[in-house]
Amino acid sequence: RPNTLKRTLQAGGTALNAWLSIPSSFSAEVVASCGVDAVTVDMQHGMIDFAQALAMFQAISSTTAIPIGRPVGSNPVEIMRLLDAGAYGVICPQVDTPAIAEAVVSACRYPPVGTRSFGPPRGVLYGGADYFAHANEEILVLIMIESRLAVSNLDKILDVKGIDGVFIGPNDLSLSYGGGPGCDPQGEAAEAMETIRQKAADRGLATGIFCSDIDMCHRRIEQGFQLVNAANDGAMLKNGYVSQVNKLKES
Ligand code: 3PY
Ligand code: MG
Repeated sequence: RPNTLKRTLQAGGTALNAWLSIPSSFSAEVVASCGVDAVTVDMQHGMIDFAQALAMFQAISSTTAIPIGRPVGSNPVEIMRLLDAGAYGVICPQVDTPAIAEAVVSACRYPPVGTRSFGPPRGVLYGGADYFAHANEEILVLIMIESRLAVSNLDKILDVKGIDGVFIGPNDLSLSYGGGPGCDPQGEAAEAMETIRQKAADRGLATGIFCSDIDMCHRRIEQGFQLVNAANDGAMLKNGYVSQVNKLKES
């Protein structure tokens, strides 16, 4: 099965991602069927365990959205399990050094390129019987740059062979530059975000960033970012309910 998200990003296009924190295959199915290009199951900050992620990947697979996993960390064993469960890409958090980036790539690629262990039960169901022949090319590997340390190692990290792109975590990046959490840091952290985007794009790598709403998605796309999302399912649910409840109270 072609990874349409990866093709779009490689061709320089933009894509809308959805971000899931709610441990429910039903809400995953609802979100994935809304016309987004990709859906990310967030194991790091979402309330989701592996069995729930499996069911969520199954739900996402009933749509055309490409299933992505964000592991808790950049632990190769966890990355391999998400891929075996049918994630067609990963967004790995806190990739602060070239060594971590190398470990991430290696976990996503079968030998001789990497060290991914073989046994992809849902990989085959989702990707097709020829999964093994194409997995190394189809699986999307995005590494998160979200700290001052990662920025100081930026050139060496971006030169790691096999990464497909970078994904910025603006909250963590802001914290590491001494600011508060938020998707729209100013000053040094904002300058770092543009440096990351520019250096990645210069190397032909895909660029993505976490956004807090659709207006910010537009702004980031204008800045040149390719993969954006408007907050996550929990925030969307809350915003939807708050606006309806407030309307009712006002009427
Ligand atoms: C961040 O902003 O740090 C993220 O990881 C987004 O979830
Ligand atoms: Mg983060």
